[in-house]
Amino acid sequence: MTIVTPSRRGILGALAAVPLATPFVANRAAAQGVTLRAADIHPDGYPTIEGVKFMGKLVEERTSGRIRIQMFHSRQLGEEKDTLEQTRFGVIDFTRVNTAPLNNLVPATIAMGLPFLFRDTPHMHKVMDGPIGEEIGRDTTSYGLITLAYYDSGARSFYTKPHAVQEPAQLKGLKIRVQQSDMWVALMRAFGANATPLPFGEVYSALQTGVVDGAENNEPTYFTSRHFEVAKFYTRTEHSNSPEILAMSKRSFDKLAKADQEIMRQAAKESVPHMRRLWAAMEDEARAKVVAGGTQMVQADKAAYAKLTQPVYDQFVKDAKLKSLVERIRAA
Ligand code: GTR
Repeated sequence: MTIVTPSRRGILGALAAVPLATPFVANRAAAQGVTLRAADIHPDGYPTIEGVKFMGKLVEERTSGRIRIQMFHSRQLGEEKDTLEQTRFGVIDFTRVNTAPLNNLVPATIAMGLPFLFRDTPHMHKVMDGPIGEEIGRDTTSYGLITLAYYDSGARSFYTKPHAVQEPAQLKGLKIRVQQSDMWVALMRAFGANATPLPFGEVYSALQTGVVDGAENNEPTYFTSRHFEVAKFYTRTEHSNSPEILAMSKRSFDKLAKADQEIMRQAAKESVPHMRRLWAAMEDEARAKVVAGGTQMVQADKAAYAKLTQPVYDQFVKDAKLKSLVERIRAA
């Protein structure tokens, strides 16, 4: 008997609802054109979605319509962990995820989410756009994923229901949702909170029903997910600047002709400045909208939070590779 768990039913259900433009076969691509499928959990209009759409437009133009990219937003193809697996095995052609769900699979990606490692967005851009970004990107290849681009994700901060958390002591006893990554669970523990790993799509109702007391994210996500309706205190801890990754299935990539692979890489690269412009505007818009919606924005004692993070570095930055990545990121 096959036991179908709810999440599995979710994936299969989602896939069944999707037009059968794939499986992607190279010679068919040449003959009649192919539609590649991209997944994202965010709603239409979110900067990551618009980045991939922009890339798709370039690809379509540059292949005279032979290759198109169709975007499935709003978790139509599942949560990030699901779409990552589907992408690794070539069922989905692209997925745009945060670095966190990759942490347990590709250890080098841990470096990008470590607390207070990136000083700010320009520092993150400098690192991700240079040789370190390339090096981490190369590491995903052995797990079936071609890293095509890094997109912005701002800084992550806490939002909570009962009260603000200016000082880490105020997190004590609170259940905080984290992304499904051991590093993120350890980080919440280091801050003194009870970590509750959950898929993104479950966070709104978990907040509403009190399964968790809070979560953490950047302002655009806090706004578009409408989490601000159920957790009114946003405390600016800015504890991580983990960027987003746009990854293509290696199986799908390998089926492309060399010239088309190059078109894919170049179009993804050109989508980055477009995405970043939209991101900057979205941060301002989200901030204004959540405040208008009743959110209290509070400044955190960031130094007090930073002081607690050493155990996370001790636990996760152990091997020579991660040590060297962290050193080089600090020095950049
Ligand atoms: C968002 C990010 C998503 C996902 C989400 C989460 O900021 O864009 O990819 O990681 O956070 O917390 O699950």
